[in-house]
Amino acid sequence: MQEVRRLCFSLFAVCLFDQPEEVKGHTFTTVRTPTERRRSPGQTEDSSRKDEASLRRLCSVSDSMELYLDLISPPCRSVFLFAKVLQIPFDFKLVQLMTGQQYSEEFGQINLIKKVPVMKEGSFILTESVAILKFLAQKHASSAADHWYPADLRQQARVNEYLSWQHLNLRVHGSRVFLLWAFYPLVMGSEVPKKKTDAAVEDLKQSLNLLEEKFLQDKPFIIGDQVSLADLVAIVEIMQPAGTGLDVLEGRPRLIAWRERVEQEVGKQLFAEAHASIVNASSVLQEMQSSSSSHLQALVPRFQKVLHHFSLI
Ligand SMILES: N[C@@H](CCC(=O)N[C@@H](CS)C(=O)NCC(=O)O)C(=O)O
Repeated sequence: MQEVRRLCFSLFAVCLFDQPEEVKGHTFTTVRTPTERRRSPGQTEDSSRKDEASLRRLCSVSDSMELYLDLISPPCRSVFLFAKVLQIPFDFKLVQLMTGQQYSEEFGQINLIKKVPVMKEGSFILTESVAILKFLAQKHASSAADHWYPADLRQQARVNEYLSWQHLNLRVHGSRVFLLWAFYPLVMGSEVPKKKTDAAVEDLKQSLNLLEEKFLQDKPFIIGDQVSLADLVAIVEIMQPAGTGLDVLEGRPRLIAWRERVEQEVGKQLFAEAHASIVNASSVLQEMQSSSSSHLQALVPRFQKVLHHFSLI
């Protein structure tokens, strides 16, 4: 019994580990209405609702935004970071991937694809991180710095070029390395075959070579002198294998300097906040691996699905 409790704790810990303060204790099932959120002490629900209604009429306040996220996921981190950088208020709805909340009926009604991130504004639901990032950039174009998603057609096309490329390259290759190191021994009950790790590391190396030689070159950022969504989407993927204690940028001074610049642009504290759960994932996963295997068996089908999705088994 104690073992089960320890395992459950570990699973939750992977997701809750150092999540931002506002995230702790929230699940996507926790619903607080905008009225409740904005009601000041002493204000009645009725007067608060009236205030809100008139505010909406006067200022055309749009529906408040909900983001369904788990910061263990790179696409979720890019959306989280961008919303924070632009200072867009949102409700963080935690969908704990490691406990399978994405497969719940309730989340299925929000996203039939059963994946995070998801953005919800009233009845408008948007999936796919890249679509969400562009939507936020365009919606907040008047207040957001232009460089994140430039209005200039050619500059914007450069951002889109990277965003289109990364899906089947850095995204897949970074995740494969993370999943092999983190999940494979857990799911298969054996060490990862050397052939698999060699192939995964080689693919990731190729992706990093292309990031460096084709996209970054000698520029400070992917599209030139200023940071953009392309850098943001790249950096969160590069941080994923770091969750297994692997520094994939070792021996790549140009990319190390670029990572430093992107962190600086995002803000060191915010960057660390977004990556805390993934950076600590390796120790939590090691603890899981050393715990009783009989309880882990229950989780195996779920992990198998993920490994299969990434063509790892
Ligand atoms: N193309 C999607 C990918 C989203 C995605 O793969 N999300 C993963 C986490 S990184 C997920 O929710 N996985 C849950 C599952 O497959 O069970 C995007 O960019 O938003």
